[in-house]
Amino acid sequence: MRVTAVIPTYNEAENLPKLVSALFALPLDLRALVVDDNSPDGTGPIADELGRRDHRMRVLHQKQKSGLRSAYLNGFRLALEGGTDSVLQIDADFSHDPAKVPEMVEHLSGADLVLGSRYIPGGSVDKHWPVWRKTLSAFGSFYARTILNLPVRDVTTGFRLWRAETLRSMPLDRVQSSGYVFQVEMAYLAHCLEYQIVELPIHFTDRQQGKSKMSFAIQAEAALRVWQVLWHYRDLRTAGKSARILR
Ligand SMILES: Nc1nc2c(ncn2[C@@H]2O[C@H](COP(=O)(O)OP(=O)(O)OP(=O)(O)O)[C@@H](O)[C@H]2O)c(=O)[nH]1
Ligand SMILES: [Mg+2]
Repeated sequence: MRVTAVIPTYNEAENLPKLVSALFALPLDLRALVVDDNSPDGTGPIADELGRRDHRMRVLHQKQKSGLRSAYLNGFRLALEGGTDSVLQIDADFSHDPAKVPEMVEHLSGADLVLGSRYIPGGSVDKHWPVWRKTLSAFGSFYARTILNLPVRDVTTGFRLWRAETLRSMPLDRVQSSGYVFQVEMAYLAHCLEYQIVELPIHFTDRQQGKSKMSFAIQAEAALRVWQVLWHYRDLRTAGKSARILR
């Protein structure tokens, strides 16, 4: 199984080299594609240097900060063109443990999309997360899955493994959300298209290096966007399949 990790970066100069070496140390046929939005901290040139040292690594440079939608959709396109069997989404800030990836790969044999899930038995979030953030994240997931009738416990997780065929067959040009509702929208679209989604418990660690970009305003905007997602795919709404929860 060939895996291409698409890693969006914005100011991850300290984290990226460590993450990439952790990924390349895994017993997997793995390549990395970094999508950097001209990070002011110089993540882009650092990524280029990593690419010169290891041919498994590629970098896509975008002119300016354009959000997750642009980073991921352009990254997915390149990854699929390059030929791969699966596409991994992973944050650059070590919130997602690279050691979990082989298990995700194993579970992809029985699914179209594997989600690293914080909100199923065995899953957890960093105990250092402030209470407001824990509450909002858990409530946000509950809110989105209730409105969308989406049988997924962790709808905003950014730790995901897609079967390449699944991504190829999705109408990605319809995807509109660019903040972290992008993750909700992609999961909802996959569900509407009746793809099999599996949730695997993960522990989510708060970012170790760099500044958090999360704010109350971002979450409030996301809450409104969920309704837009519901309306946008009204033509696709079906019974869908239930997500399987792995323990
Ligand atoms: N290319 C690109 N990457 C981004 C952008 N915004 C965030 N990222 C990256 O996407 C991943 C997830 O973003 P984070 O900033 O960690 O989001 P978060 O985990 O919700 O919030 P914090 O970790 O608290 O800041 C990280 O690897 C970021 O560097 C963007 O506009 N463009
Ligand atoms: Mg983060």
